[in-house]
Amino acid sequence: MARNLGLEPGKLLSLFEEGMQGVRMNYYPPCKEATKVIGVAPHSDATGLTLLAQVNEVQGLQIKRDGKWVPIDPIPGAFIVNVGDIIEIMSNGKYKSIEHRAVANPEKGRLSIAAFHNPNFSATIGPLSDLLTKDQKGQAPNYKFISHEDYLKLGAKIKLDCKGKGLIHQMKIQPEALDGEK
Ligand SMILES: O=C(O)CCC(=O)C(=O)O
Repeated sequence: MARNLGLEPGKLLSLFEEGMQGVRMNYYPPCKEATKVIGVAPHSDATGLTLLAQVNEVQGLQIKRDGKWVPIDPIPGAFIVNVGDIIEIMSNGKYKSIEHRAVANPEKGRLSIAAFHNPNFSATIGPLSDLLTKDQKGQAPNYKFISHEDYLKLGAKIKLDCKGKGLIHQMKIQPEALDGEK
């Protein structure tokens, strides 16, 4: 990803050294009224990258593409790699975090495990400075710069009253630019 952004790979990697990792295990029981409930509500991960295993290979994960929900079929032994909000912010929007949700299955229970990977606690959350050079190739920052601690606090607050890509919306310098995003 760093190379793709035109960065020296160590620049991005060093922010994730001694980084924070979290794991969530999700169990979705079978639900006869599957169309009337939601397993996990639409959201993007507030993290850098998420590795997701659809453990018992029951379909349930959906991603939002061009405004439509697209099911992601489990591939035996494969991890899904989700781009999180922090990579969107650090890449100054070159990579977009993926909005996703999980639906219930009427017949089978489903188990997934998500491993969230975050930068170290001292990393500032904001676009990488090397992407913001002042010459013609450089860009203006599209996202705010805040401490990791404040980012975590903001994430906790947003979780209580927002859905979808609410955290990214708060981090955007011009949030109205998001309105056209799908
Ligand atoms: O169960 C899934 O496939 C998605 C889980 C998820 O999005 C999460 O744990 O944040």
